Amino acid sequence: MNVKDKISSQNSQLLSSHDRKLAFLTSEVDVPKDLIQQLKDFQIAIPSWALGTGGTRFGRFSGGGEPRNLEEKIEDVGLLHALNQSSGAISLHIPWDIPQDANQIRNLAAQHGLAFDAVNSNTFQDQAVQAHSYKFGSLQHSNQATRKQAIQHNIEVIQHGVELGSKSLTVWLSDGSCFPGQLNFRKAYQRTVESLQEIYTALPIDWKLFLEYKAYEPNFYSTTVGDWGQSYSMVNKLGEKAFTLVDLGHHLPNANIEQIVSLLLMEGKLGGFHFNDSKYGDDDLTAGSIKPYQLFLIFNELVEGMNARGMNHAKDLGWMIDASHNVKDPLEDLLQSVEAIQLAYAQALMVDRNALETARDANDVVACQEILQASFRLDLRPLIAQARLELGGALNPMSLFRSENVRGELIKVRGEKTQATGL
Ligand code: RM4
Ligand code: MN
Ligand code: MN
Repeated sequence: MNVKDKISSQNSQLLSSHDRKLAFLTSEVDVPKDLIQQLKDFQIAIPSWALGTGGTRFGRFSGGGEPRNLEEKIEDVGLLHALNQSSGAISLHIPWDIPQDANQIRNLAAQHGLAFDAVNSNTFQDQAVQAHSYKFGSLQHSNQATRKQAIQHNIEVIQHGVELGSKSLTVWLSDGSCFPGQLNFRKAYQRTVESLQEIYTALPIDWKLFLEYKAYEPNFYSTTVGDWGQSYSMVNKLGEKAFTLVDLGHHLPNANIEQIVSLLLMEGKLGGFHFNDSKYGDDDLTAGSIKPYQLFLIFNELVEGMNARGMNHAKDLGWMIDASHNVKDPLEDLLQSVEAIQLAYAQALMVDRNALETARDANDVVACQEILQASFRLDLRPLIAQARLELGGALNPMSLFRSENVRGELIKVRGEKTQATGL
């Protein structure tokens, strides 16, 4: 039996129970009429480096059956997409995943209904054949030749992206310093902007550049693009194709991410998202696993801010997962992440915005909280399942993944001790 048949056989078994849950929900609350369509349109890209187990600096435990090359990574994302119909894009990290034959890779992705999302450059690791080291930074480096090399790498990444049909470049820099006094902050900032300007010049007309910030790690005293203010001031200098990218794990503890999102959107400089969850820092845990209310509050601002600017929810921002798996099966984790993101989006779409604004204007703080939490506490899983069903996906992707022993089958083909490229 192929995947499609397995999906429809599972769906026919689950259908009457699903219909009952959906009927109950829609009898209890008013679901906006275009909500299911909005869910169907909303696609979340999967990073090519999240398909294997990442490990930590203390070690790595192989999950078994990990993809051994780019083709197998595309197959894995294709499987996710077949199950949930919401993971219709893959994002590549260069040089972890350099397509040898771009046409063939593009065709393979197309067979699985996948597009190529942002391409990601890597100047945070040294490669074997590389003249200058990034130990003390890349685009900020004191040595011009090192900066040139990093700029050139980014331009090559853009070229790979063009061949694959990507439309954006994500730059995350580990540049910064580990000790007080090590770096002239102003010079580091200026060199970084100058380097980014050269990269920006190489950007095709219909491309976007996303500049991701991160508060710390691997540098532990300062990061040159350390917060949204630094990223925002840089992308403003670059031009209208440059935007700030928010990775949920890249803030100092307790940062008010929803407020950051709201203001970046207002300024027209929010480019996209890397979804994950965290307790302490850049933990790269499953989206919605630790702070689902925060994820909802972020989506609440996203929906409000995108509507205020007349933006297309599905297309005008880059939606991507950026996670790393140490103890979970990566594919199961990604199924959970996608569903958590869809749930937060659906909850935000359910918020009664007129009532919320009225309560805000009246300074009725209690009503504001009641209105938000009325949406957050709804169980909207039947709506997500309905969107999947209408698209030909599985009513319950996780149970199908398990009952079909997908991981066991992958291990048979790929082996127990495989290691995917990436972190
Ligand atoms: C960084 C950052 C980047 C990702 C790398 C692998 O912490 O989140 O987005 O490309 O990790
Ligand atoms: Mn990231
Ligand atoms: Mn990160």
